[in-house]
Amino acid sequence: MMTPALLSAALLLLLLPGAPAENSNQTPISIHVSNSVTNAPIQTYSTYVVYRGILLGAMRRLQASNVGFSFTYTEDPNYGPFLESVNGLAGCSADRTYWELLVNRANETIRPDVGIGCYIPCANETIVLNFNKY
Ligand code: B12
Ligand SMILES: *[C@@H]1O[C@H](CO)[C@@H](O)[C@H](O)[C@H]1NC(C)=O
Ligand SMILES: *[C@@H]1O[C@H](CO)[C@@H](O)[C@H](O)[C@H]1NC(C)=O
Repeated sequence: MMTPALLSAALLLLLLPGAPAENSNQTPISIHVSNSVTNAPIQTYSTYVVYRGILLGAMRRLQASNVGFSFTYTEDPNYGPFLESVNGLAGCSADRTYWELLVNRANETIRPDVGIGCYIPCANETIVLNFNKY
């Protein structure tokens, strides 16, 4: 029979290793919202993806956390989610505007060749959602 003190000690040992494991499944990223058409100030957000998680998952989590980030997307039959609007501003084919996906890592900026449903961010990357013209 365990004393209550021993029981709590045993429980603590069981629980302690579990806590960091949950955090280690969070890959931190930043999301910046910028606008090459109006040069409006950049808005910055911090969020995370789970291990090998897609950008869309991080964007949904960020939207649900009510920090002022919102987005909508349409479903393309071939390529999946197409980012349509961010923070209330939508791309418009008549104006030839769209939300461009860029990524800043260490010392370079890349323009991924996949969309928000396929891109898998790496730790500490800055994802740039940039309103732009084509
Ligand atoms: C033109 C074009 C665009 C235009 C489309 C607008 C327009 N009205 O023309 C614009 C500039 C908006 C665009 C944007 C992007 N594009 Co694009 N685009 C093309 C391109 C060159 C031709 C598409 C086309 O007109 N097809 C003919 C029409 C008749 O068919 P459609 O099915 O109606 O075409 C639509 C879809 O292709 C859709 N679309 C275009 N790009 C993308 C990207 C994604 C992720 C989705 C879901 C849909 C989508 O828009 C077209 C018009 O409505 C193709 C390459 C190719 N040769 O096919 C790349 C292509 C489809 N795009 C691609 C990519 C990666 C992007 C971006 C993610 C680039 C970026 N890093 O920002 C962004 C989308 C970001 C977002 N908002 O979600 C990739 C998709 C690969 C993949 N598996 O995800 C392709 C294949 C090029 C490549 N790099 O390999 N694109
Ligand atoms: C970025 O850094 C890597 C390694 O640190 C280097 O190989 C690469 O050339 C650098 N790229 C640029 C654009 O400076
Ligand atoms: C990301 O940043 C954190 C905190 O600065 C650091 O501990 C970690 O090593 C970085 N990871 C990568 C892959 O750069």
